[in-house]
Amino acid sequence: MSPATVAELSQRLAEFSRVLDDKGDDVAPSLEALEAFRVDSLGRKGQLTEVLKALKDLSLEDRRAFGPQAQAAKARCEAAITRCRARLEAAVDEASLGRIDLDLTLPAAVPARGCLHPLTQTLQEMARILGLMGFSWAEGPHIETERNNFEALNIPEDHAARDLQDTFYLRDVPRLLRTHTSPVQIRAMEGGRPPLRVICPGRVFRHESLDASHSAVFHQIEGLAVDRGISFADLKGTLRTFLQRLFGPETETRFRPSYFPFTEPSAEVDVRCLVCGGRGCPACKRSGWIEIMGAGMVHPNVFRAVGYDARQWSGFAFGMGVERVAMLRLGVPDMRLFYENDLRFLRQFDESLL
Ligand code: 2U9
Repeated sequence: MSPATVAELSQRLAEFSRVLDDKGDDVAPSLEALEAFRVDSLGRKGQLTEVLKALKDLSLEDRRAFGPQAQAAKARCEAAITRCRARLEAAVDEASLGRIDLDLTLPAAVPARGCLHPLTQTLQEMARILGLMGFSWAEGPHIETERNNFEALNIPEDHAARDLQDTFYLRDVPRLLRTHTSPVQIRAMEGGRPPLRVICPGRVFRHESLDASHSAVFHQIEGLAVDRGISFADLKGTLRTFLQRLFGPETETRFRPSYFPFTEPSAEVDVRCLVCGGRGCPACKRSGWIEIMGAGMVHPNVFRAVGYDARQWSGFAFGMGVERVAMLRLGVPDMRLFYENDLRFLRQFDESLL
């Protein structure tokens, strides 16, 4: 093929430029058409590429005269393609945004987030305080033996607490649902050696109907300290400090004599009414005091049951209901609210919002 003359090349270039002029900014109506146009003009065998390739066969003089025109046409063509591509891509984005109806100016949706249940928060706070006082956390099974739940705790066969009305017995096996967390302390004593300081938080089960202050399933924290020479004064000091840390440093406490089979002597512990400050109100039944826990010195029969020498070791124990503490601390009037899982109730105790 004879080399193209400057005149021929000039004509081809002029034709191409006219096409480009006609198109203006509208080089192609779609990204596919634009790509076809790019291949047709700047591809390996494209019209402009062929013109540029032919430059090498021109004389130096012609090349100098014609070369810059050809290069300028190439640059113009590339720029037109780039502009057109940007426009077409933007249109594609806009069309897809329109389809999914997205408004990027809207504030982002706040992701749904949970928080700890108020009973868990209360239990953790009680355990945290007792942990700082040297008690370590112990857990045990919900299904227990009569021996761990009753016998080892000096609760005799004919005791009211064993009554079918209070205890859930399993059908085909000699087992029951623990009625308190005390069997965990029995296990701790049998599994270890004194000195011992444990708290046993957990779920307990009693055959009771549900009302504002009772539930068949509720939560306790019990504690046990065993060492040489532990006295009732240690019990009083420990519980007074614990209750002041839990309810505030001004909290007054009162110990009243009581009876539990597993402790001797035994006491019930009251705090000055948190609602009325002691003046008397419906919450404290006008007495100015609210009962919060039970406690006492570990009964020698309990030590005997786990093989501890009651002449060498003494100890104190205490127990309280987590629901009761949570109701007082959080001002909740009805225990059932804790079990209904109504988010409008639970969200009030989202610590991150308090
Ligand atoms: C061992 C020895 C002694 C645990 C104790 C109480 C007193 C008590 C109640 C409070 C409210 C249970 O949730 S409640 O109904 N508990 O009054 N509990 S002394 O005494 C023990 C435990 C384990 C080995």
